[in-house]
Amino acid sequence: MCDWNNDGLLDLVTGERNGYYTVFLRNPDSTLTSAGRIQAHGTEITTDNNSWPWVCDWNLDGRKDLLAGQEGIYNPPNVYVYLNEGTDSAPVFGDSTPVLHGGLPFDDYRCIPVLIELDGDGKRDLVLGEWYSSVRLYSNVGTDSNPVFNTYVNLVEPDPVNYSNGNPPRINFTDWDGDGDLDMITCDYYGSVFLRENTTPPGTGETSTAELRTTNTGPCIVRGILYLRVSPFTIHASLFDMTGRRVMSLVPGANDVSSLAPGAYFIREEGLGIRGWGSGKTQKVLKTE
Ligand SMILES: [Ca+2]
Ligand SMILES: [Ca+2]
Ligand SMILES: [Ca+2]
Ligand SMILES: [Ca+2]
Repeated sequence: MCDWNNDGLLDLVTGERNGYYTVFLRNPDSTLTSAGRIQAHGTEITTDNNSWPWVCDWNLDGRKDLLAGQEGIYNPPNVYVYLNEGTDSAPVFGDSTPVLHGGLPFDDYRCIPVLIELDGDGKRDLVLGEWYSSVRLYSNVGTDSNPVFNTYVNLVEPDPVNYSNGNPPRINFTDWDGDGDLDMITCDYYGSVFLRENTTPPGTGETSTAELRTTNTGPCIVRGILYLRVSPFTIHASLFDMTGRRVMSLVPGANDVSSLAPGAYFIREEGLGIRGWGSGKTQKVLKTE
């Protein structure tokens, strides 16, 4: 999920058995409307089956890009990126570029790439799922805007015999247990869903990840701008005053609240009702000037 058209409502981008990518835009009543398949050079993108989209700003130019994974039996490389040549709210794609590891493209079967900061150094890393259940972490040894990947560690070991580890994994992350670190949720071909709680001991990379997340993701108001980073499960967010009166709708990113009186406010994010969120999440924010 992502806010594809930047209207403040989370949209759905699907990967598909037949290799297409389709955008479903969310309506204010939370229903979804298909906006059609994603195109490159004006033609629908189709991969070599079992496509996987990860929408992110790969090169940090302020415009969302498409990180794509595919099955790739006959047509590797299987992880590549389309850089957005349009705007952030109306993406346009042309050529794609293979993502490399150790200088080589990925040819693993049925790749599921996720770009996310996971090792605590502040630069987004590549998490890769592949056919035999394994989930790998390629730490970014380049920069956040120009990632470079070499070696990996297995977050989930391959299971080529029993296929009981979640084969092949389709991956997402959220702080499921609310302890400040990211836990992993995967689903598989056989219809199982796996929750793997982050058990990295304190004092290793996870600690700095947690501190970074706390520092960077909490809501604050600076010079009249409320910067909001929302959960992937948030559908919409609003700002309320201390009396419970709804003041305004909020969008992910910058919100101009300069006209509001100083004081305490509450941000309420309406989510999908997953554990730990209930029907919504409320956070306090102070406006000091
Ligand atoms: Ca949207
Ligand atoms: Ca970009
Ligand atoms: Ca990193
Ligand atoms: Ca957690």
